[in-house]
Amino acid sequence: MLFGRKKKNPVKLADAGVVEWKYTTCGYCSTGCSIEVGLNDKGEAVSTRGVGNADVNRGKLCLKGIFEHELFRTAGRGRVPLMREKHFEEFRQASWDESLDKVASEIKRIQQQYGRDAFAVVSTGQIMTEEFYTLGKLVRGVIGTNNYDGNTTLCMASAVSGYKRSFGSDGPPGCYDDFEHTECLLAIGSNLPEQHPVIFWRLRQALEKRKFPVIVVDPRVTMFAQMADIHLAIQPGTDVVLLNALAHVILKEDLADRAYIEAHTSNYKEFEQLVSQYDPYTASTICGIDEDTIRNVARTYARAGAAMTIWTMGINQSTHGSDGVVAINNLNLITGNIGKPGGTSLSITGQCNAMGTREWSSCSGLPGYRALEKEQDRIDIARFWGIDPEFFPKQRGLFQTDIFPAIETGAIKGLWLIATNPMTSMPNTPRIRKTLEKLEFLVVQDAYADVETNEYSHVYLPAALWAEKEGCFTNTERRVNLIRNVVAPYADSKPDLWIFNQLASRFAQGRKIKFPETASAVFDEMRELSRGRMLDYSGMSHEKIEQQRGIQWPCSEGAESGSARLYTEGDFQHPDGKARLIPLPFIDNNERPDEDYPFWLNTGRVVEHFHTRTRTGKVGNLNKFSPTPYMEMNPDAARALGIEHGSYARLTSRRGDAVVMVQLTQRIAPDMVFIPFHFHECVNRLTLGLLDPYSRQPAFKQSAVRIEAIGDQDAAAVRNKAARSY
Ligand SMILES: Nc1nc2c(c(=O)[nH]1)N[C@H]1C(S)=C(S)[C@@H](COP(=O)(O)OP(=O)(O)OC[C@H]3O[C@@H](n4cnc5c(=O)[nH]c(N)nc54)[C@H](O)[C@@H]3O)O[C@H]1N2
Ligand SMILES: Nc1nc2c(c(=O)[nH]1)N[C@H]1C(S)=C(S)[C@@H](COP(=O)(O)OP(=O)(O)OC[C@H]3O[C@@H](n4cnc5c(=O)[nH]c(N)nc54)[C@H](O)[C@@H]3O)O[C@H]1N2
Ligand code: SF4
Ligand SMILES: [Mo]
Repeated sequence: MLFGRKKKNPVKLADAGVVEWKYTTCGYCSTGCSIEVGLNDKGEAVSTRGVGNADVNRGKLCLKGIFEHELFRTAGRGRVPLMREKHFEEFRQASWDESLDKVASEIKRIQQQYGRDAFAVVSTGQIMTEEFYTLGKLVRGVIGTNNYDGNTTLCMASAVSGYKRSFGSDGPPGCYDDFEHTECLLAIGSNLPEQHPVIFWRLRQALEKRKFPVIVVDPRVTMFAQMADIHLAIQPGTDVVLLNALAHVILKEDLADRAYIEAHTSNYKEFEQLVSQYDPYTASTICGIDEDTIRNVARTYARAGAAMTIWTMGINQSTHGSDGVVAINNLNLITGNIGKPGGTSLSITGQCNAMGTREWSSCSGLPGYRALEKEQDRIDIARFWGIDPEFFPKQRGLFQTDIFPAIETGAIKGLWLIATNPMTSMPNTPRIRKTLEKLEFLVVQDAYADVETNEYSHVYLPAALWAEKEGCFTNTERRVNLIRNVVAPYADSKPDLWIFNQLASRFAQGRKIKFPETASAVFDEMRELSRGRMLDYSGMSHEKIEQQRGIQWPCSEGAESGSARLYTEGDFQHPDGKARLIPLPFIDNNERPDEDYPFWLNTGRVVEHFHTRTRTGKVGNLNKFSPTPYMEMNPDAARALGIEHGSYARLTSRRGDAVVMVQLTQRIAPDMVFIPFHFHECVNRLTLGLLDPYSRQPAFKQSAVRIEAIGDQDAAAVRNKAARSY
């Protein structure tokens, strides 16, 4: 018998009038879903759908992907270049020639007056790989400043540094297919269902076919923690201690893979000596996980035929971010879980092309995972570009998080920001505001003119967005996927590639080097530079990538397709061919709650919004589900302070204050609050962002705050003032 729907009409989707579908890849998170954008008979983007035969998403999309076609017409897009002489004067419209001439002449002036490195460039993880490569060629090969970095220092730097320390190279060794083979999944500091919904769906699919234990390590009871078999609510910033203790139990109880350690790792003695100090009891007093649970998890992980660890910002954004990654690699090396199906250390990356910038942007070195520190790498690239190798610095310059302090000290006078919004995304924004005001010249190149950082610029360059241009992104599992040009750039905005090429032509050295005009011609250069290396693109082309719905590197010339995993033979990139086991002593160096600032401030994301909301804040169907800055707070802690559900609270840290709406929930412990970082003039007014010593990544997730109830009228006044003050 039929119930319920019997008398109702079947669900009907409105006919959007699509006459053609075009292939692209999602431009938000690093899952890398294949998308088709539907065009109507006027050539307007009217619909989006997941690509059914794409291995990554198999027809699925999350809600950000589903509404992605609406982006092209969102409010606040930049229509034309803008210029002004002084901060805070009214902008005037300018032509592309005038604005690019100004940018080139200011770069030259600043470099002549103060030295080559006095002009800095900070980019992103959100433009195409071909654009990254071209920007790197312009910055390293033409402009020649060494103060060049990307917002990936806020995001993936700890993963990069940890992979390099353990394996001798960057590059996530695993893939999503590992869920189909693993017998134990450990997920640390990752809220997969909200931040990578389609990777999470792949995990659920695997679990439906075959049950295996899922262990989630997160101080909050996230959606992921709620579906886990074991949830470890860890003390903030102490993951390294937990991981050392897991290794301790595994070695002590003889559960390690001795043959793997012997054949493929170095430095075992030093490592064993260090972890011997982290017995489960000692560890439990620091990381807050009881001894028996530590033993249980260690045994479960080590006894599994194949076990894997995934992690995201709960590990990377910490004063022990790089050590946390190395600790995960240590765990997988001693259990023989690298490069085998279901056994891996898989960093879940962040932005759609966080991988592309690591591979090709030359931010931390030279293209194709080459290093400035290696003479042969400098010679190879200089020869390929047709310049003198002596033009390159012999060591990388400042990280993004060191570039801003160098502006404060006056060492850097000019800055070019490409697709990043530090006025909202950097820690301690009250300080960033003062820093940006000190610049003699700031150029902001962004798809949106209303991005907060643009308040401080002298020149604004309107960039084309996502499928208004063509090129590749690399996802979490090293899969290179293609974005076809679906619609023309908005108004007079231009693809970043075009902007880089135009700027190059305004420098004498830029006219000597070849700067190809099309993304596929740039791709040909990258293919040549990667031939025979670990990061091998030589068997790929734009056409082949589209046909296969993405190809995983390495893919060498002549190969049918890409490679699912790295280090399958246990050969690593250190000179001795082995992976390194690294001892990790724990030093407690965070800002911690005390009498004056009694709460931990934890920060992160929600599913509806992407970062600083330049895009998702303008898409109605996303913004309406999460329209207000809010804070997760424990009901007991709130009661003690007289704070009610749905009321406002003021938070104060040693940096500044912020007002948010209170959401009471048991998801969070009484000594902690959680605030999504998407809203301007909110959580990053409070964060400290102490830096990891290896990766220079800020500890966005650990600061201390004080909280007080605040009346509605006062709250409204504070928020209005905040809105006016940027
Ligand atoms: N919807 C949406 N999706 C996104 C993004 C977005 O803005 N919106 N951004 C993308 C980007 S660039 C990134 S980097 C990823 C980030 O993806 P995630 O890292 O999964 O997201 P976050 O919310 O930043 O942080 C994850 C978890 O870390 C936990 N955490 C905090 N401190 C600790 C700690 O000391 N130890 C442990 N183990 N965990 C801790 C937090 O409680 C939080 O639940 O998401 C990507 N996907
Ligand atoms: N408190 C706290 N702060 C954090 C984090 C946290 O967890 N907590 N997470 C950190 C992390 S992981 C990240 S990745 C950063 C992100 O920080 P940001 O990179 O500063 O944030 P986005 O909003 O992604 O900024 C990207 C900008 O690029 C623009 N854009 C998009 N596509 C294009 C394009 O094709 N061309 C050009 N030229 N512009 C384009 C967008 O309009 C937007 O203004 O935030 C960090 N900040
Ligand atoms: S999971 Fe990530 S890549 Fe896939 S549709 Fe959602 S935002 Fe886009
Ligand atoms: Mo990120």
